[in-house]
Amino acid sequence: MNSHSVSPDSIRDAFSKAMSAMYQQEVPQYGTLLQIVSEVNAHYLQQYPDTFTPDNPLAVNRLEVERHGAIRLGSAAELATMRRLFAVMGMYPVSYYDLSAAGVPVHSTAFRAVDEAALLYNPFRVFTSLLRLDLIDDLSLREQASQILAQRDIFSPRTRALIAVAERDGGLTAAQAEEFVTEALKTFQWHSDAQVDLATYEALLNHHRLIADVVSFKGPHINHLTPRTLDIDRVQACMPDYHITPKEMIEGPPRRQVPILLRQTSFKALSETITFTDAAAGKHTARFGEIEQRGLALTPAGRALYDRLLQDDADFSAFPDDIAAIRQQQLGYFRYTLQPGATLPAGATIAQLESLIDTDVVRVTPIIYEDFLPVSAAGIFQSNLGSERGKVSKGNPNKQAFEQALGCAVLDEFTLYQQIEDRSLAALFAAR
Ligand code: OOG
Ligand code: NI
Repeated sequence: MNSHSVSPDSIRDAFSKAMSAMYQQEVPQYGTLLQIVSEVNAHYLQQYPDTFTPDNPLAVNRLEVERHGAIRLGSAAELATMRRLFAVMGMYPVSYYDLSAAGVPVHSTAFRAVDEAALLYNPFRVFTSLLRLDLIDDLSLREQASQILAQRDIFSPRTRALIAVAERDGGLTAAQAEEFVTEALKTFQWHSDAQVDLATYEALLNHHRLIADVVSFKGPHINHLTPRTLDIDRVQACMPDYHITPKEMIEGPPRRQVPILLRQTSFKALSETITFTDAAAGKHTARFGEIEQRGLALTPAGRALYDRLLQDDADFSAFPDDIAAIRQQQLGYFRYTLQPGATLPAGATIAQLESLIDTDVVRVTPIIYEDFLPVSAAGIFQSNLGSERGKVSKGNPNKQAFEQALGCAVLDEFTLYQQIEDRSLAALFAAR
């Protein structure tokens, strides 16, 4: 990084705030949702002032800025450049999500910050899907879609140039970063003028709503932006008071003492007027609102238990709901720090961890889940695309093809959580 570079974290922070401002202009209900979430969170923190531990005051800050968005891309080349764009902001692809099993012809990753300090600064993430043309059964439509996609360039020349500068110089200067934020944001903007005629749009739509959404437009408009709440049931209950109709069910695990993974709910996509290349007018529904509540990150064993309970439609009572039991069964990841005012006895080692926890010397806090859930994501897609399945093949996951398009392997989420846990233990026992 050259000496004049600004940190990728600050670029990500500026970008996520600029995107939030843009989406508030584009989708006013999003602004209303932010207001509800902020009120509910303030109320919750009043009721439960210990939610964020005093050794982690930045976590409250983080909550204020925390958002995730989602985009859908049309080609491997778009995904590869998007990877480079997000890298400028310190965002890297984590996990592979196959949505084809649920009848949605995409596979996805989440671009996000990975290390703890960066997450605390601003955990902005973007769920990024790539359309799978291989799942369109109609070969002539598949060919037509890929030709239309080959003709568009979703990045401005200046965005491409600034990505190259960041790669060459190992970062951007403050002035370049400011310009990068403005230019890169254009890629995510809404275009009410389509790049196809009405007949083509309808042919694509008939095949699958998602194909029309990706192929008909000049760029991958951000389709929702999601604030994080500490009490999703309360926000869900408040939404009708503000004339917002949520989807019927909250996706993910039920309400619990120790929240795990991710719970999400959304309101339906807006019906927006668009103009086609033959000057015909029409309506398109793509952009919606969503909120989420995040809980404990689960280990592979915890995740397997969650997936099994979800599949069996069980009541989740088999998943322990107190921190001690979850730790004992190694179902989740935790951060270990000294209790405020406590000191580690001389010579204490990790072998005494359990007794140090029992005697209130060491504090255990859940590590928050930073990723997504494929079943929930499919539910969110479907509630907005309509429940019709469309004429696409069910398909199998194809992580290899996705990574080839991306230009690198996706990171493994479990490894990242394990690192955070391990580092907290290393810091604790090194701090004497
Ligand atoms: C992405 C839906 C997935 C989530 O929060 O699970 C998602 C999309 O509709 O493009 O954002
Ligand atoms: Ni989402």
